[in-house]
Amino acid sequence: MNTRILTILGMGTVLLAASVAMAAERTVTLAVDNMYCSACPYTVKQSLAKVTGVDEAVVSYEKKTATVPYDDEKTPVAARRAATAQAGYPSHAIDAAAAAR
Ligand SMILES: [Cu+2]
Repeated sequence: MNTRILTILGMGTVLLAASVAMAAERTVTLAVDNMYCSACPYTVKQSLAKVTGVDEAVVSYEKKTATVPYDDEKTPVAARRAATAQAGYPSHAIDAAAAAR
């Protein structure tokens, strides 16, 4: 086997690993509206907990954000936004990468 084939195989492995990594767990930060008291983050957190694929959201009252781990193969970011909106807290993704989706 010559080195060119080995190089191509190596690149293929890297690309495969990259796509597997992309399907793995990610985190999105949502800017959450309407959090007016310190109990609100709890409601937001509960709404996110009902979304399939969300393990545990970290909701900050001070920053008005929800940081949400997610698996984009199971549920898209839009499902998170819909969940908080249904609970009365419209949200939008504020990471550049997630906002593009
Ligand atoms: Cu409140």
